[in-house]
Parts: sequence; C-alpha cells; structure tokens
Amino acid sequence: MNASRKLLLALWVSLVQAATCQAQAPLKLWNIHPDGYPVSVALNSFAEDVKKITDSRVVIEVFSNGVLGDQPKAVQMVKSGEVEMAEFGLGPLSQEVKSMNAINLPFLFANAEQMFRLLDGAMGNQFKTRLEAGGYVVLGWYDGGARSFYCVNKKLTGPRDFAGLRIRVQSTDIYLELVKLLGATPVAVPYKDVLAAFESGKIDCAENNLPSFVSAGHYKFAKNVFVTEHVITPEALVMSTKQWAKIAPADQAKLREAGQRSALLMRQLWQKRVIESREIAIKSGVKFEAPTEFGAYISRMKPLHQKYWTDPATRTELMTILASGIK
Ligand code: GTR
Repeated sequence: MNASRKLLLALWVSLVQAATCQAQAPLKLWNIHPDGYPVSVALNSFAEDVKKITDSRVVIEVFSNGVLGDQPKAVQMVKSGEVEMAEFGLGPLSQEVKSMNAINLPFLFANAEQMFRLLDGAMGNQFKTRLEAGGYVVLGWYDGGARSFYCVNKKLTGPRDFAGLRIRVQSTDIYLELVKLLGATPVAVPYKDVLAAFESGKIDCAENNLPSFVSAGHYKFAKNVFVTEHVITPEALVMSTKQWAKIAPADQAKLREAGQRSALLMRQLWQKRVIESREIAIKSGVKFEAPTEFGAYISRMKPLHQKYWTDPATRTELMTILASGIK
C-alpha cells in the first residue's frame, strides 16, 4: 500500500471512530439524593472512573435529586432499560426478588459491618444472580444506614407511644407491616414528597437514616428522633440487565471493578456524614431519645419474622444469617 493510500485509510478509520463515539449517548444513572450526599459523591466518582478505565467507551451521566422521577418509577425504568443505571434502597428491589426480604427484616443486624460481611460474600453473590435475572445487575453494595423513627410534636419513649400515629413508609411490604405491628398507621409516600407530607400534616412521623433525615429537610419539622435503628439496610448500584448485554465483556469487568471501588468509597463517606448530620440536627434543636430495651419491639415483630421464616423464598437466607453467628 502506498503512503497516500495509508494516509487515506487512517483518516477513514479515525472518522469512523469519531462517528461511533458521537453516536454513543451517555448512559443515564438515576439518583434520588442531592449533590454532596455520600451516594452522589460516590456515583460521580464511579462515572469518572468508568470513563477513564474504558477510554471513554462507556460514558455515564449522573442525574441526581430524582430529576428523572421518584424511586418507584425509577425501579421500573431500569427494569425496562429506559434508564440504564440507578442507585436504589433495598425496599423496592426486594419487591422484585423476594429472597432479599431476608436482610431487610427489623432488628436483624447490630451494625453495617455484620451486614456487609454477608453481602460481600456468598450470600451477596447469590442475591446478585437473582437480581440479574430480575432485571438488575448489581455493581456495588452501598450503605443504606440505620433507620429510626422521627415525629412532629410527638416524643416517642416506648412501644405504646406508636398507637394511632400516621407514619410515612416506603411502599414496601416489610415497612408497611412493621409500622402496623407497632400499632401505627403506615402511609406510603414517595421519598421526594415526604417533606410536603410533613408540612401539610398528612403524616406525624417518618423513619429514615440520619443523613437522609437531614439532607431531605425532615429535621426542620420532626424535632423528636427515637433511635430505634430498627432496620440496618444496604442499597445497590445497579445496571439494567437489558442494557448490560450491550456492553462488551471486557468493559463489563471494568464496570464491576469501578462499581466495587465506588461502594467502598461510599461506605467510608457514610460514617462521616452520619456524625455531621447528627450535629446539624442537634444544633437545630432536634432531641434524640433511645429505647432502654428492645425486647418489647422485637416481640411485636414476631409475626413478621415468622412469616419470612416459613416462606421458602427467604428461609435459606435467614438460616444462613443465623448460621453466620450474628444473631
Ligand atoms: C433513603 C434512601 C433512599 C430511599 C429513601 C426512602 O435513605 O437512600 O433510597 O429508600 O430513604 O425512605 O424512600
């Protein structure tokens, strides 16, 4: 091949490459949290990481603040492939993969380390396989924190105080049942609308982790926190299984590596954020109260635990958790 032909060929190859790159629209990554929140920081770092290690073959755009819709909608959009990626709380995902309910039961873990020991091991891999079949490829287990109750004009000090309260929950079976068993009325409200529900008086209480309590502004209304830490839960960075199939295997491996790195970063940032959130809340006049003993709460949860212990979809996972010696 003479020199001018070679030059022509090289020019043609680079034009084709440029055209292919342009045609590749960035993958959309759904996120409910605002900028600066540990999840958002970790997702932005994930997007940068992926771009770098795939030489821009995979480019991700993070859409924070739930601008693409609320969580129930996002779960469906990822399943259908309309949105390629998302970071979800576990509630909605366990509606899809029933065995995941096992790790969302109340008063199961004492801390996140116990939970991550299982999720970073064989149990987590099994959940990943099931979620993948259900439409979600897990790229990293994030920390969803320890969830406690908080109320407007009502100080909770014991199990009887829950009677008659309207408590916001995610629209997930376990949370709905948990609140009913405490004698209160669950009100399912999407996360984005909880602040307005406090403002309008539609709810008396809600439950969440401290970073969300503060970043979503709930602490401005609900000045009494009852530190039950009733659910210690993970979250997941996921990609739509439909979209995953379009990624070359070598890049899939890179996405998994970057996902895991982002999860570790998120877990580190989380610890610091919990402390900061507590300080912000205290400064604004929020009062923290903790139960003196948990027996009464745990015995109220019996029907919920019994239900999942007898359900074949969750029994094996619960036995694995029990055998791991944490309970
Ligand atoms: C937050 C969590 C969200 C969502 C939200 C809620 O802590 O990060 O994914 O689950 O709680 O209560 O709806």
